[in-house]
Amino acid sequence: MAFGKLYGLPDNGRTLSVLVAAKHNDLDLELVKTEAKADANTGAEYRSIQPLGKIPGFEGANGFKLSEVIAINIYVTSQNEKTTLLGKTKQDYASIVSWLSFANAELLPRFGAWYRPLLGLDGYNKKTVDEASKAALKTIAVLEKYLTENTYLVGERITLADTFTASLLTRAFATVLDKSWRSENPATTRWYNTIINQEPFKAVFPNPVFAEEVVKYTPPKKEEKPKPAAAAPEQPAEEKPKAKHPLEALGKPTLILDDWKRKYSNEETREEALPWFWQNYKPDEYSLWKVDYKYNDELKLTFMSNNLVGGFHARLEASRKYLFGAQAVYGANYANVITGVFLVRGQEAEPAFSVAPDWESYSFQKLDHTSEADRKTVEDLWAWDVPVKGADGQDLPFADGHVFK
Ligand SMILES: N[C@@H](CCC(=O)N[C@@H](CS)C(=O)NCC(=O)O)C(=O)O
Repeated sequence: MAFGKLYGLPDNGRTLSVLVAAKHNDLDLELVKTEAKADANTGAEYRSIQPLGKIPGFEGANGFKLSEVIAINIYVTSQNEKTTLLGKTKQDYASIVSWLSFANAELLPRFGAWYRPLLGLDGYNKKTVDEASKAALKTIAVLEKYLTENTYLVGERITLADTFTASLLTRAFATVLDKSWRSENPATTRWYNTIINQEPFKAVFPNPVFAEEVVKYTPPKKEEKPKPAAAAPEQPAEEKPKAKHPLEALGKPTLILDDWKRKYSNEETREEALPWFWQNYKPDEYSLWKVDYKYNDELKLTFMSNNLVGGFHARLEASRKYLFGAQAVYGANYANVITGVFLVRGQEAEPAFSVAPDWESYSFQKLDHTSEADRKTVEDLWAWDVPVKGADGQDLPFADGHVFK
């Protein structure tokens, strides 16, 4: 039986730090995928674990609930009375907590402010990103100075300070601590490699990524439409009637989308949800679409691809009443594709998808629910349990995904 549930994401540094700590103690934690978005985690149950809806959150098999990543790490690590990860003396322990706080409150937020806009996770402003990069580099210089004179952060062996700080830096190494930074900062680079290559770390983080160059900001793709020659004069703002969603005109369907969304969320996909779907599907009310990213050959790290999907879904918000879909990243870093299937109110894709400015970055292929092959496509891309074929016919396993519901 698992020691408890960890709410978070495998490619999130704070979540990873707890997985590494648990691995050190051979403790089994059930990872419950929870978005790194407080707004998405509003359920009362999760808020009773993490009042702000952030990740990670922990709930023990015995019902003990804990928020805040430092506390969760200490709790998980201290389950082993003989652990060496918490140091030998009171001074060691206090120094470990000091590094945990430094990594969590000083390093990570500064690096996040640098790479998050570059990855399209936060709004981009060149001046702000340049300032954030300077602040991040100044902060990590503390580590380089210390590690030039010390092998590990506390004492002569690996402690929680090392595993925690390295976990929180994984995304920085994958995106902004590039080759030239690494050659100029050999102590931190040597230390990071040592820590992530320890067996317990490697077991939960087997494929570290090292950026060659600082990841570049690429604005979301949007194909320009020619403007109409003479636009009708604008109505004053206060007189403008509230724009209705074009799909509202279709009226109320007999297949209630929320019923399907609940089935998909609460029942086993293959065993219960999909049979229910085919029994209740109304082809005159809805259509099924395979939705693929048009620029798969430009995708880099899988978590970046998954962020693209998350961003697209956030921008589809205005069509939530008319859409359900699962879209996922298949493959590995530098060899991945984004594909998925959506259930769409009506028979056209455009009215539902064009609310997202980046909808033209995707291709839309209508599926035929009477075709066995198309039904299999729907099932596979909603169940996420079989690989998809890459451009060269190779199998690309499921990596991560988002459900739009
Ligand atoms: N003080 C919390 C911070 C947790 C936190 O900020 N988590 C981020 C992901 S690494 C998050 O969930 N952010 C979502 C949001 O701010 O909406 C801790 O140390 O555990």
